[in-house]
Amino acid sequence: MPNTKAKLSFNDFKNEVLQDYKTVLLSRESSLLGRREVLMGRGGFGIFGDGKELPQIAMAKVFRNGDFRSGYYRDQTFMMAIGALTPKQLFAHLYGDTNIENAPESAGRQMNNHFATHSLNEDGSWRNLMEQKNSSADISCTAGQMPRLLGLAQASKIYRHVDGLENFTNFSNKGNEVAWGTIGNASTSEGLFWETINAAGVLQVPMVMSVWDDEYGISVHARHQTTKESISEVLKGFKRDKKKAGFEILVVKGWDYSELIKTYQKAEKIAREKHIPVLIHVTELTQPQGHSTSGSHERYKSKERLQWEKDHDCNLKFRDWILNYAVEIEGEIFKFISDISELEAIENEAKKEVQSNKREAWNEFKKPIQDAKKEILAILKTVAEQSSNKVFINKLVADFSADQDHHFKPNLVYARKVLRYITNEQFPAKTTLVNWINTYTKIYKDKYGSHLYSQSKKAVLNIDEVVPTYNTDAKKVDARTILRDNFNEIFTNHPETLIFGEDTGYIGDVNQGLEGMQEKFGELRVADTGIREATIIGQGIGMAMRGLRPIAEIQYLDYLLYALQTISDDLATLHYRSAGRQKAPLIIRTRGHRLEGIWHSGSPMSGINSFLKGVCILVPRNMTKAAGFFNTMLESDDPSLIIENLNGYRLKEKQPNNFGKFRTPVGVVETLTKGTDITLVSYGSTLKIVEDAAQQLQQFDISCEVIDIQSIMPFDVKHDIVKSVQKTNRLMVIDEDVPGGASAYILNEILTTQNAYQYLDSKPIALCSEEQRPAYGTDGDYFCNRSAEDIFEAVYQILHEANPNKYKALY
Ligand SMILES: Cc1ncc(C[n+]2csc(CCOP(=O)(O)OP(=O)(O)O)c2C)c(N)n1
Ligand SMILES: [Mg+2]
Repeated sequence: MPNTKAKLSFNDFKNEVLQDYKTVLLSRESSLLGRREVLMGRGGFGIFGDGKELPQIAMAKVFRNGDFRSGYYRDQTFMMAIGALTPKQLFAHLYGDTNIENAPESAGRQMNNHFATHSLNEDGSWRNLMEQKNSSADISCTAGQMPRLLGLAQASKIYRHVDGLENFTNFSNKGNEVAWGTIGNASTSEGLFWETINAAGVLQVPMVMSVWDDEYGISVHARHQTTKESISEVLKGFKRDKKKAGFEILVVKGWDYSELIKTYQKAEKIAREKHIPVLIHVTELTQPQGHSTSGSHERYKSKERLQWEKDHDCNLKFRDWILNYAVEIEGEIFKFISDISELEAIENEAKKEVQSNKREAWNEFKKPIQDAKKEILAILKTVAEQSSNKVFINKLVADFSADQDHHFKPNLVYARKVLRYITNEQFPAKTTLVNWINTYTKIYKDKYGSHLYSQSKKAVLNIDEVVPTYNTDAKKVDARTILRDNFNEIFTNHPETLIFGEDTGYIGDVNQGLEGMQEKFGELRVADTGIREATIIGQGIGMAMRGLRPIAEIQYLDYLLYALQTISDDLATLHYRSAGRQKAPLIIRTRGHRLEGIWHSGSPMSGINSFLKGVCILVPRNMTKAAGFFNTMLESDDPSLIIENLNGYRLKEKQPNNFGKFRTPVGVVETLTKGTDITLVSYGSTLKIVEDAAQQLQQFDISCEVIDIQSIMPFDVKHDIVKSVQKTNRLMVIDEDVPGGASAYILNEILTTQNAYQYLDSKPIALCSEEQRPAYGTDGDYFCNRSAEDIFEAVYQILHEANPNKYKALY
């Protein structure tokens, strides 16, 4: 009797191999057709994963539920292999379909091949991440996926070792999940790659980093990118040995199916079981169609290279391997196929499948747009009949009917043009037209604009204020202890919270706001990090995406610039670019303003404010307010930046008795001093100077209303500032940012959004720092920033202009 067990297992193996072959074919066919679609004008831009198919099959085999991918635009084969992408979805994405059912990764917001799975339900609540294979939402910036990858991997370490997280079973099974990174060879030249690799080696987290090496980054060859033209060669110093922890580094050819599978199995075991990071350098990959639809690689690759790529195409190599494979079982020879026609049948099937997928995706993308076109054409024709400008309107209708543009845009372009011809007329079809324009504008603005911030019940504006309460004999204490005692409460009550940064752990931060916390809560929850701001933020993003509540500390506000790219490109866009299906409710803690020196007194708020749309920007004036912001943000699922005042830690504040509970409301201003002559608006530590100036002005019979913004983003949602201006009719914004910076934003909010311009009797003033960065020392501050004297004189000048008899000229 033949060994049926061996035969059966051979059969299983054969089916798996042929299924893999089908997957690489589906992927390749999608790339080939995808490029043609773009060249035919059906997509704005196309970038595909051809030439990188085979290693992604191997990676998918060891990728388990609960795992996370953080990768880039070449990974379509992987996404197909884990069941998270169909060719139809790939085409829907390419066309820019805004229906999230058709294009689940971003509902038309991202360029094609930027992948994502859904971590959240439609209402913003978490899904069970352990019942699915997860892909964090891609970004276009080369190596931008790296910092987040570190955090995704670190979450497993936290779940494995921190007590109290046993119930977080929707996110982890004892930290057994691996974070899988992918990157192109050329992108390893970026600093973010090196910073992440070093940090992962230090932290020893379960990360498997694959480098897809095709020797090029667009047109630029490896000799311009990488020392020794080999990333595994130059990373050798990171390799672990018997004495020291480090990386496992593996090298494998990208067209060798069986070696790829062995390599990925090995990597998985090391990372999953031992939490040792692994780098897999996948060499000898190709780009059959060149980099993207923007150009052809014949321009920069030699004939020899192009021929070499043809000979080493991983799909063709795989085909050869299948054809030649033979194994002997009990004297019998077993092959995957008996005749080449079997492979050709699979190939034809794949071609047909992709063709029909493409057709369906195109039809489904077009249908709602064409339906709308029919609807609006009919309305416009009726309008033409009823209008005295029939001739002009009919001409537009004819142009519109003939217009072949397949986008939604022409529907509104023609509708809005027609409206201009009937301003003097009134008839029923006009109302229909106006309603149609309004309805569809709203629908599409929402399709492209929703979910910049959370829309769930945990959105920050839904979190109610809780005021700090005080014992009757409450003492005044060093303000830093208010933060510390509040953190103590947070860490005690929320096992999912953790904080990390430079000097954050052992000494309890440079200003002692975390004094004693590491001793009490352990080195994993109150942790020191290397000096590497971008990956500190990446740790926070990745861990927040896996259900933890990290607080990432950036030692000084000025050094946020090192992390600005990661915060701006990744954190701030995450919820938006995934159309509300991924979130990272990270809290970034930092301190800034007025310490006297170019890099320690800076207040680069305008850059921060512009780059961080999608993140709440909070500027508490004291530590009680700051502590309250931490408590608020922990209730919310919006990400935030909380900027403490560097010079406020040793000032005295009254000690509250409800630590961990009081919550500072976000988006709400506070009036500190009531007044009638002018409204002074400021924030953070500058307020102390403004209040001082206001008191001095009072002595000269000028009554100032002082308002603390508290929250730059969102800004004064109740429009309280305009109410003040309505009363005082004068406005000054005092800011330590440069001219045209945050103050320009604040003025815009007050004057145009809140319409305060109509109540002004004097020119609105923005009193800012000088244009250069503030110089060192007390005098540097005095001459670069605004002093109480500057504010006094600027306010006095306004009142002098209004009433020169009462307020005689100072100079
Ligand atoms: C920060 C940044 N710089 C430049 C680009 C433009 N760009 C897109 S892909 C690419 C080349 C990437 O090459 P590689 O990492 O080898 O990946 P491959 O496309 O070859 O797979 C460049 C320069 C970008 N997207 N982001
Ligand atoms: Mg490359």
